[in-house]
Amino acid sequence: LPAARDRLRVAIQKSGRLSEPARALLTSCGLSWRESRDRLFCYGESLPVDLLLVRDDDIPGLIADGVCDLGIVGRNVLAEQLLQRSNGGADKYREWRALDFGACRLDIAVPDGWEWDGPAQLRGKRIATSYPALLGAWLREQAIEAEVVPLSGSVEIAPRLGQADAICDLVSSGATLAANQLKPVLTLLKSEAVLAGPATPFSDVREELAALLLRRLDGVLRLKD
Ligand code: PRT
Ligand code: ZN
Repeated sequence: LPAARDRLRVAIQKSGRLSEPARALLTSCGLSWRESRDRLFCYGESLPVDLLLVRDDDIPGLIADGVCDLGIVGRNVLAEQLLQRSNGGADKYREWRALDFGACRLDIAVPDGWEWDGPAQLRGKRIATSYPALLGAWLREQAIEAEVVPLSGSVEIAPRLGQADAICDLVSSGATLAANQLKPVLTLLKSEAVLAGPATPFSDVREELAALLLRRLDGVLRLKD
């Protein structure tokens, strides 16, 4: 069992698309911090809620391991790692709230020249992605046998490099796909930033702190609508 703590630790992205909006949202919940010199850890001043600034990909693992209590991360990252971690046992964390920023889609995209006539067209093809678990699960669900080519970055150029026939990647405006002569044909997941937290309640004062944070968050999110 993770050690009892009397402060809540929230992981957010250190630098990237979600860092500024995540911090702004927590600030509008009345949180403030005293920054440490290395800026990796921010000590909560107005409430005992500290921040840990990390790579977004590390956030689900930090919550699973009990190093952090909550995290703000894209649903795409959370869902991919939930699938990778689920080996029959109960999930350690889940989505607590959708946060209404960082919207994007996990799409299948194919070369502009393809005349798309449905998922069956992917049979026997190579699909490059940074989301192999989500893509693999979707292919199984559709009963399509295709080769998943896992890439950690530069997925959009894989077809031009001859590494893959199609891709499965995040899309927001679609400009990157267009610049690489690709077109989106299917959406696997609609994503946005989410608050992730443990699947079971805390057994110490963190439970009340989390409830307080959620009440404030819900107030802020309602005001935004
Ligand atoms: O360093 P670290 O690992 O923390 O950051 P990162 O580079 O992995 O993540 P980052 O900051 O790029 O994205 C963080 C999260 O933002 C993602 O996990 C998504 O939940 C969300 N998000 C929202 C996006 C986009 N929109 C998006 N457009 N993440 C990536 N993109 C990519 C897209 O794949 C394309 O390559 O941005 C490019 C531009 O998109 P278009 O469609 O507007 O051209
Ligand atoms: Zn990342």
